[in-house]
Amino acid sequence: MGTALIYDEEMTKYKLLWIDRACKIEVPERLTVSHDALVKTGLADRCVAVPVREATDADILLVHSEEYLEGVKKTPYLTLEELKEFTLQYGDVYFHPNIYHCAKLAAGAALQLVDSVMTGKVRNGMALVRPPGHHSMRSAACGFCVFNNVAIAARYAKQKYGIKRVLIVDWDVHHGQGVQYCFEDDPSVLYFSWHRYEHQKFWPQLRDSDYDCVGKEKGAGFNVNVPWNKVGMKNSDYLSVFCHLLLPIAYEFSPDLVLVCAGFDSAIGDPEGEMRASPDIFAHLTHLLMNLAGGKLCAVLEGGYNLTSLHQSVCQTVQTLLGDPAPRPANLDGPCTSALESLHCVRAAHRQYWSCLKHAAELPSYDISTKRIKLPDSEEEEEEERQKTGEEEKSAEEEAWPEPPKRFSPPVSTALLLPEGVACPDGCQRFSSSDDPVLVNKLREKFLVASDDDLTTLCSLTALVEKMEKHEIGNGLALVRDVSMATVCVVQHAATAHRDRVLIVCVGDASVPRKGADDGKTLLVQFSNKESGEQKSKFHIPVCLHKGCSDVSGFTQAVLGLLLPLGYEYDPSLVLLARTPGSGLCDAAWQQLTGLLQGLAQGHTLVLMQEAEKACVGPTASSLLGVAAPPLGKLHAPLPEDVEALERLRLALQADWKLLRTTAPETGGEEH
Ligand code: X5A
Ligand code: ZN
Repeated sequence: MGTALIYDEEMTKYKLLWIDRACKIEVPERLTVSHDALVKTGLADRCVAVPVREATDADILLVHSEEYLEGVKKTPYLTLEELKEFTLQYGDVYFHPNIYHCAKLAAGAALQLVDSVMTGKVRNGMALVRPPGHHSMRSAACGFCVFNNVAIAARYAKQKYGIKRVLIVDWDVHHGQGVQYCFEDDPSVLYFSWHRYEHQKFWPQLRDSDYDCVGKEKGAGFNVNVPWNKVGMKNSDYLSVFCHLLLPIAYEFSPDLVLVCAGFDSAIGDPEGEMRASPDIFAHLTHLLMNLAGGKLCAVLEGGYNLTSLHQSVCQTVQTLLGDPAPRPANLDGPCTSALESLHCVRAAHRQYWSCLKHAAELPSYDISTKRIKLPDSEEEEEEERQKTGEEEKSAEEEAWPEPPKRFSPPVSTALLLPEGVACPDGCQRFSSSDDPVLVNKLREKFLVASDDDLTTLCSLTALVEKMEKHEIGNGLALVRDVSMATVCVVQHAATAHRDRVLIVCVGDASVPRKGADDGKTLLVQFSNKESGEQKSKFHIPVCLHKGCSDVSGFTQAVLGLLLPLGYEYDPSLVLLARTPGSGLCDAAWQQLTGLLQGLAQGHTLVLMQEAEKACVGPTASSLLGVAAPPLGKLHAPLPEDVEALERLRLALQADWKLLRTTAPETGGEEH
């Protein structure tokens, strides 16, 4: 099952024909540069090329009014003066004799993508389109957008395939108000957007973009706005919002399809966004969405105006859709105060709608809305304001950033170490190594209780880890007699090798000795139902769930809000995922865990399971191979005692782990 890439050169064939400061950045090169980069890196070749089509009138009328469509239809026949005139009724947009044709192709490309994914022709895909769509409204063009490509795609998918729930993730740096207006009273489409806002100073300067616009009537709770009130947001800010807001809500919502308004003006170097997230963050944002909806994900290009950062970000996204391991995330030094203020407010505003947020902190005593500035009443006033603050054209001081390192997938994706008689699933390599007598003797000294069989296993396990270190093998699974012994063996090996940090995730009560292990070389996160009393150290984190892992909601909450942020901040070079029998975890939740952890350590995960769990080999191998985990279904409310315990743990740990923070210090938040 592949990845669709939809592109047609025709969409480069319109441009701005007069002078307009606001529109000059929306150029045809945005598309050619992105596509060329995909070709040059060989990524385009690995995708399934799907042709565009023109959206029909009926498609367009799913979202737009007849009057508006009729108006746009006439634009190919207008003179230059008439085009300018037509353009004037809208904000920050331009028309061209060929834009109507391109707009039909852009919307049609999104529909082709939905068709390819929904029919199972491909697993996921990306459409490179111009004009973008998310600002356009029922009867108005806006912000370079003519037809609302993604909104049309959402309605089309619901209508044609009868799906119940669509998630739209808008990571463009602008608020897609067109999408919000289209679905604000509709609980079947969950719209999430983060956007540069600056207390309503930033375009499109709408009150409707603030965190307290949560949707209307039946759709209340299904519109999630994260206003960025400062520029310069970084990887940590984006990941925090994913872990503590978007993902918990998305998993509770359980979409049948994920659409992404994939604008890359939220990346570093963009003249509009002025944010500082690196292009490789889009590998992680993409990866984190790929286990929702059984992997059915359609990304449709929106903004992105720094041509370098744009093409780098597009490549990161497509390469992740193709299944290559994500790069190690860089500079995760914790979210800034302003981001935490925003996160705090959005979580509080949505507390009443989502059970995953029921125990989120209430609205802070400072209200970021009260900082909303008085908007200038006229353009003259605006000009005056600009001169006072001296913010005229300060774009010169542009920051440089390193090119994202080349990503590659190891020659062997997944290797399995299985006892004789246990079959090796398709697509995986059965791993074997001959006993190295020197190593066997060393191991025999360390593991006095080990049988000869055990020693053979530990020997192979060591060889497997070594191949992972050399990137010859991506990830692996070993079915062993004694998970605890195998865990210790791998950790000790890793400590002596070049591996810097190992994240150990234990599901169930495998005992992992921690003597002298709190030097930061390993971080142990253990899920069980054993009350373990005090938090042991920064690097040993017992997560106690009342019903163990059998309560999927509580487990998911712990994984998204605790394990992922810890894992990202720790940034291991190897993830060791150990599971003991009787953990109570269902296959789907286990596969979600395995899939999500693949975002860490460049996908280097080693799974250790007890021999008795051989029935789980198939599902685990499939997740390790990058097949999307099955959806968990709509999640019920987790046990209140679990939520409270998790919240307490998060609070206790957030002094040490900044990515666990969800609120800003109450002193107020002027500093960045
Ligand atoms: C799609 C998109 C931005 C419009 C900015 C107008 N539009 N100032 O990124
Ligand atoms: Zn944008």
